[in-house]
Amino acid sequence: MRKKAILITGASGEIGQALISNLSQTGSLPLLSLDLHSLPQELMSRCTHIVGDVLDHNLLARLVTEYEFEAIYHLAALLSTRSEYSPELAHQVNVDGTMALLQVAAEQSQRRGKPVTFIFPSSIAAYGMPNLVVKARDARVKEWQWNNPTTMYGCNKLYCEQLGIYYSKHYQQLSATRPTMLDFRSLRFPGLISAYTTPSGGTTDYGPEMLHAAAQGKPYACFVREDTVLPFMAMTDAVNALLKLAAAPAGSLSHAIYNVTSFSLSAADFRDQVLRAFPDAQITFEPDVQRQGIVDSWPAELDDSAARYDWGWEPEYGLQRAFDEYLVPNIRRRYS
Ligand code: AKB
Repeated sequence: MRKKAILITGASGEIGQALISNLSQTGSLPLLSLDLHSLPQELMSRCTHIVGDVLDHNLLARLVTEYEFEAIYHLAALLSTRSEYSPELAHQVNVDGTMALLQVAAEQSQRRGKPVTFIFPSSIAAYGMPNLVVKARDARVKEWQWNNPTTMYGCNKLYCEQLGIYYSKHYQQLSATRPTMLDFRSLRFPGLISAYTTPSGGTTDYGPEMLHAAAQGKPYACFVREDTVLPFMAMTDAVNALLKLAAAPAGSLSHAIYNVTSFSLSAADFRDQVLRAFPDAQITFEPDVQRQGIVDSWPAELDDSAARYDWGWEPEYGLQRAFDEYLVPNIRRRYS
């Protein structure tokens, strides 16, 4: 008899760790986590962790015979900056890895005659604004606008969203009997800021890096211009959004892909927030032309009205609450 579980790939990453913390307390099914890296000690008792590769087909085949997945949170990915340095590897992990997990979910949905819920975090990187004039003019983008990514990561995310829709609506469309399809749901996240972990390999990383550096008394040179505006969200809201989307009744969803956001601010505003909490912080701006080009192509704001309307999305932490009640106190505690 196969064991029921929830599978989390990319479990050692920032979202993965926050999701395990939450789901291990609130969820009713055992968690199976998969990552190339081990988990921090404090999370090890909360799930069964497997150190392995989403590209290892033998490993996935073994998991399919041992487990029945009610839901798959497929978080494993190389982020945007890292993907520009290794585009072929990014394509393998981000696209081939997603394809392999979609295949697992498709097979399991068919075998148990009930859809596996497949939750896929996408990103503002799926957008590509052609220039700063358009970015300022069309500040608040809807899901279907400006789907012209300029990064390998953004292309991977946009394509995998479409693959997910294909697997959930059209897979094996020519076979005589229609299989039970998986249930694909995806969120386009803004930059995420965690109080407990630091990002690596992303291009929104300047926000969290600035804050964590200040809390440790380290100087920080921000790699984008002061006037760079991006949307952000506290990690705790990101995890709540994933769980809320996963729990939404299928009939309430008019899309497979939803924007979610909390607040937008410039890099200078970000610095000012950090200085309010850490007045001695040494923050300078030394823009990196290439990384600047990437963030300039991302929208200043996301229109998340569809998520709000369909499944009641609402962030708990707006700008001031995120800094004053979630980020600053927990980061202070972390480094004290
Ligand atoms: C990155 O910077 O690559 C990520 C993202 C925008 O998805 N934080």
